[in-house]
Amino acid sequence: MRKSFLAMTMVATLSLGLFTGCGSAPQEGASTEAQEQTAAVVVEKAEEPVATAAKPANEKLVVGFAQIGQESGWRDGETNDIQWYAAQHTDTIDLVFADAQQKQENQIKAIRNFIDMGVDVIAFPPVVETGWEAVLTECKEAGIPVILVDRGVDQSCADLYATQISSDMVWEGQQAADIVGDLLGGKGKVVELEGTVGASAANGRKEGFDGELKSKYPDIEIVASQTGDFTRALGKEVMESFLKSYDDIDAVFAHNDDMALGAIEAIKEAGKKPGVDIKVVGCDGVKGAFEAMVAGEMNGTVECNPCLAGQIFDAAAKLKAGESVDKWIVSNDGVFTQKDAEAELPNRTY
Ligand code: GYE
Repeated sequence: MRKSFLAMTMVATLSLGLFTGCGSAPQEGASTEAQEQTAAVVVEKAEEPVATAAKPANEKLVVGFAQIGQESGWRDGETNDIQWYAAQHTDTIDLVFADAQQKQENQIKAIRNFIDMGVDVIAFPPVVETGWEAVLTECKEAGIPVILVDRGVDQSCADLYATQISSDMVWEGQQAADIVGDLLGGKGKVVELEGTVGASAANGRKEGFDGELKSKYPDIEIVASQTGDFTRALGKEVMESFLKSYDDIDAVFAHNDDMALGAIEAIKEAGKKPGVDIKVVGCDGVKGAFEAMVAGEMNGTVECNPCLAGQIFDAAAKLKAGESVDKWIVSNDGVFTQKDAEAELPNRTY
């Protein structure tokens, strides 16, 4: 396990046909194929050493990216975008990509390998907010700027990274609460499926959702809130247990669309109509959520842009050149409900 994880791969060596970035038309099944392709190369390179001694300045922009893993369709969309973008710019960019298989310790090992390799910039989505002080200090001491992607770290590390490129998670939670508030006419019982425990994406969405309901919709009660770890399978499982404990649930808010899609399955298996008997609202804006809205089984989603590659590599180039970048580069996201779904579906790229 350790060996295959530690092997990282230059994306330029992959067959490029399988990747599709956010700039290109959506491609059925592309993400799975891309993941398989990446996995195949990782295994193939497992025996090779990955660390080299201090190197002269890199000619190309060398970026090490320590991805969390493959927990959601959104995450696959982000991975595909980054790999696709790097593949379009092989003359100027080398991407070293690691998949941490959902583990913080693997992300930390990957970052340490990037430091040993002498990459120009390190980028990663911190799986949880805490526990980054030591490795971020090592990046700083090595003079390698760090870009946080799609999730943040706690305030104590504010001086240890160059920029964060992400959506505003609190805002997303607030938007979801407003959709739920409208759907329920300001009154009812809600259950909440939380993302990964300790992840800024879960903490922010919960803060925004719970806070907005409390202040604007005092007659809506959150009767249960539990993690589904951002996966469809756990989203389904937790929703099943909510349905067994409460027979009067009016709506479910899931911190991502994958969990919302899992909840939809659980609601159907319990003999109720998702989108009608129990309203379903998610976050991310993945294609599957739009399909569920068109089918009348989901009521809304708050977009979270995973198409960050252009911004990541632009910021990395500036940081390599010693230029400064904004501390937080915030995405502009949309809010979608059933009435928008059909028109918007063909535009979804992830
Ligand atoms: O919403 C979820 C994912 O960090 C914003 O992580 C990201 C979240 C995204 O796996 O689907």
